[in-house]
Parts: sequence; structure tokens; C-alpha cells
Amino acid sequence: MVLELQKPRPIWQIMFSTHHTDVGLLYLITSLAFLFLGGTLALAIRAELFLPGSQIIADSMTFNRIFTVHGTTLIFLFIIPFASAVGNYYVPIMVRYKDMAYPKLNAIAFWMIPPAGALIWLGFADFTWYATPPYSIISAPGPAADMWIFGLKILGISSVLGAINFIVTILKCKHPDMSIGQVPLLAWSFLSSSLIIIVAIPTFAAALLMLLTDRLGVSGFFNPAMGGDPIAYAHLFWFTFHPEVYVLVIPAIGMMYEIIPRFSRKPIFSYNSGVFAFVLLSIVGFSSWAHHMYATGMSFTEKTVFMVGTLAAVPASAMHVFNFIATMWNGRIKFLTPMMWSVGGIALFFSAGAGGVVNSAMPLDFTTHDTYWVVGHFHLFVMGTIAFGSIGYLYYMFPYVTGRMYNETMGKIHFILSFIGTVLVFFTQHVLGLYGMPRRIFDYPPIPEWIAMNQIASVGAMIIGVSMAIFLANMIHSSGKGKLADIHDPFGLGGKYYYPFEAKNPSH
Ligand code: HEM
Ligand SMILES: [Cu+2]
Repeated sequence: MVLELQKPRPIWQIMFSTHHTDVGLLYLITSLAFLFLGGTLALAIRAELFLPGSQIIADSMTFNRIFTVHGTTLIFLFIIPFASAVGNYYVPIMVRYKDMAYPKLNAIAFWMIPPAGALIWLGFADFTWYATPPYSIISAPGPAADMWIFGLKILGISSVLGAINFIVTILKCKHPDMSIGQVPLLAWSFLSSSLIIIVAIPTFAAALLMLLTDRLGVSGFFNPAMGGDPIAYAHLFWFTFHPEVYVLVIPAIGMMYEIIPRFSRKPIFSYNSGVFAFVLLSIVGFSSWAHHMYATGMSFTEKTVFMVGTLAAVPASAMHVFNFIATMWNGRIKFLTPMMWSVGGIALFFSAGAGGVVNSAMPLDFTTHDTYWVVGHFHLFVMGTIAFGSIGYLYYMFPYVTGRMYNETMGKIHFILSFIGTVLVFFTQHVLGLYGMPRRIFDYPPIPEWIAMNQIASVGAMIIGVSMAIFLANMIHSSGKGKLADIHDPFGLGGKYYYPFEAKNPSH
């Protein structure tokens, strides 16, 4: 890998560069900045819900704005750009090419993110991360709502440009001596998620335009007063965003495929099943979107089709979990920070999936739908699986990017606190949902069980907050003053298992 920070360069040289590791670094820093911004909003939400009544947030409108921007930030400005950071660093090297296929396009895709982030943060819209009509078209206050729509539009274009670049880099630029069956699983994960993006995003892009023209009053696609249908928006939205959840999770799984075998000091149990499961997941991801809409009056037959389509994703997810366990089995495991995050992420992936199966069973979903159960469910994925996989990988990349080691003890404390916090917040939210607490509420009646569980969740969130402060301190301190890393084997795994791609891609 290229050592970015060891030989300091003026910041503008990195900003105007189109080299894949420079663009990767920009993605990395931007995504981490948004992780902390979005995380701060989460702490505000949890502080507010610590007790019934208004605590630190004045009114429900402000509360809605806060959780809308929280969700939008962490999904679109942290998880996706973080994956792009990893892809930018690693995919060209893994396919043994000098850069991404289209370096300028790559830089353009990155530079669309800061303005989009600014639109979302300066606007601070209030209509939840899926901008549900009719509220979003009739009453959501502008210009916040319009800024959000434009922000998401820009992010969608950026994703599509990035996806085209990954697909062409992997399929067309890989070294001629390398067959597609030799491309590492991390690169396969980018190929699969990029293909999903290309198929899924245009639908939401269209829906956003329709939302905007509806807001302007020149159309009524989703406006019942003009003969439109809000449910149509839900279909368009979920046609994009159910597959999109796999866009989020697949690269995180790909990152685990790098870490688990290396730190188990064993080859991956089955490369082929990893590839198969990625491809399968990207196809079946399109057969389940309406499981978000069981409560909308679809016919029994339609619901059954989507229920079966949803369950089709289970074998693909399970294949990854089995593959990881079989790889670790009898391995000489070295539990350093990256490995702890990956293994923790797999455990939470498993429990999140179990909750997903409950949601997908249509009769059970009538109990869980729109309650805190759903909040718990998807956070076990986005935080427990995706953020855990990503953070583990960040620790893994750290010596290759900075040339220095992070502090191992602080890394482990970060993991342990985050794991405890995540279980406290999101397992509790599942139970809270079963006790009937609806999601997205600012105030709640003083039911003793609700108060107790909200307090457990809030304490869990504060623990995560503390762990993230330790993380930030570790990253900042170690990137300047950390111990110099042995770049050939920074984790002391033994020569055979160190990162196999020593290639340094020269700037051009
Ligand atoms: C792979 C990673 C996954 C992620 C990132 C994820 C994410 C999400 C999100 C964001 C929502 C709620 C969205 C909202 O209403 O705001 C959700 C709901 C749901 N998820 Fe997942 N999910 C994942 C996997 C699964 C799996 C494997 C299943 C089924 C086996 C599943 C079944 C469901 C169902 C049925 C709902 C709708 C629940 C309801 O609103 O009543 N999910 N998920
Ligand atoms: Cu879904």
C-alpha cells in the first residue's frame, strides 16, 4: 500500500489528485467526519428519550429533524463513502491495475459528496429518511425538504458514477493473468454491490424528481388530493432501498473476508461459496422490497410472494456466516482489534438476521411494524454489522495508510465498550417494540417498563459515545505519533499471511 501520511504533502495536492489512494483518503476522512456528526445527533436523540416529556429538545418538529438528518448522514454520508474509501484503496491493487478505470470520474464522484452533505445539514429536513408522502409533498417545510431532495439526488449520481468505475475496473482492467475467479472476495463484494446500485438507484432517482414536482404543485403523482397515490412512492422507494441495504452490508462482509482468514492464519474455507453468496444476495435482494409494506393493504398473494422472496436472502447470508465460522475453526486465531470487530460484527449479523426473519413473517410483522423493534432490527445491521465490519477494517488499514500502528489497548477498549453499548441499545429496542412503543416519537407516556428500557438504551448509547471518543483520540494520536509499523507484517501474523499485494501504484 501507499503510505499517505508518512510523507506529508500539502493538503491541496491530495485534494486535487485523481490517484485512487488520494481519493480513497478523501473518502475516508469525509466519511469519518460524518460518522462523528451523525453519532452526535444519535446521542441527542437518546438523551431526549431518557425520560418522558421534553428533556433537551424543544419540540417534536426539532426531534424529527434530528433523527432525519441522523439517519440520512450515517447511511449516505458515512457507510457508503466509507465503503468507497476502502474500494478506492484496495480494488485497483487487488485487480493489479494502476488506478481506477476512470480516475477523473472517480474524483468527481467524491467531490459530489461534500456539497450534498452541506445541503442535507444546512437544510435539516424533518420528513424521516424516506420522505414519506403525502407529508413530504404537502406539509414538510421548505427549503429544508427541497435541499434534502437535491442532496440525495447528488448522492445518487455519485453512487452510480462510483459503481460504474468499480465495475469497469474489476471486469475490464484486471490483470490479464488474473481470471475473475481469482479476484479477492473484497473486490467481488464491490462488484456485486456496484451492480445492485446500477439497477436499483434509477428508480429512486425518478421518485425524487416526482416528489419535487409534486412539492412544486405541478404534478400530483403521490398527492391523493390530485388523484395520486402515496403508496406508489413507497414501492419506488423500497424497490431501491431494500436492495440498497445489501449495498451497505455486502462491502462490510467483503472486509470481513479479508480479516477473518488472515487473523485465523488459515485460507478462507470456501472462496466459491463467498462469491456465490454475493451474487445470490444481489439477485434476491430485488425480490423482497414490499416486506416493508405488509400493512398497506396488498393482497394476500402479493404479500406471500414478498415473504418468500425475503426468506430467499436467508441462505445467502447464512453461507457467509458458515464460511467465517469454518474459516476460524481450528485456526491459530490472533485476537487483535480488527479481528475482534469482525467477529463481534458476525455475531451481531446473526442476531440481526434472526430479527429480520421475524419481520418477514407477515403475521408477526403486524406486531413489530413501526415499533421500536424495527429500529432495533436495522440498527443491529447498520451499527452492529456494517459499522463494526468497517471500523475493524479501518484498524486493519491503519498501518498501511499511515505507516504507524494504532494503540492496541485503546482499540480493544473501543471494541468492548461499543459491543456492550450496541447490545444494550439495540437488543433493548427490540423488546421495547414488543412492549408496544412506536418508533419516531418525541414523547411517551410514563409506562414504567418503557422508561426503564429507554434508560437502558440511552445508557448504552452513552457507552458507545465514550468508546467513540477513545477511538477518535487513538486515530489522531497514533497517525502522528504511533509506533512505526512493520509494513510487511504489521500485525505479526507471520509472513505467509501478510497482505499479499505489495504493489505500490505510482501517482500519475
Ligand atoms: C442485510 C442487512 C440488512 C439491513 C441493512 C436491513 C435494514 C433494514 C431497514 C433500514 C429497515 C427499516 C427501514 C425503515 O422502515 O425505516 C428494515 C426493515 C425490515 N427488514 Fe431489514 N435489513 C437487513 C436484513 C434483513 C433480513 C436478512 C431480513 C429478513 C430475513 C430483513 C427483513 C426486514 C423486514 C421484513 C423489515 C420491515 C419491518 C417493518 O417495517 O415492519 N432485513 N431493514
Ligand atoms: Cu427490506
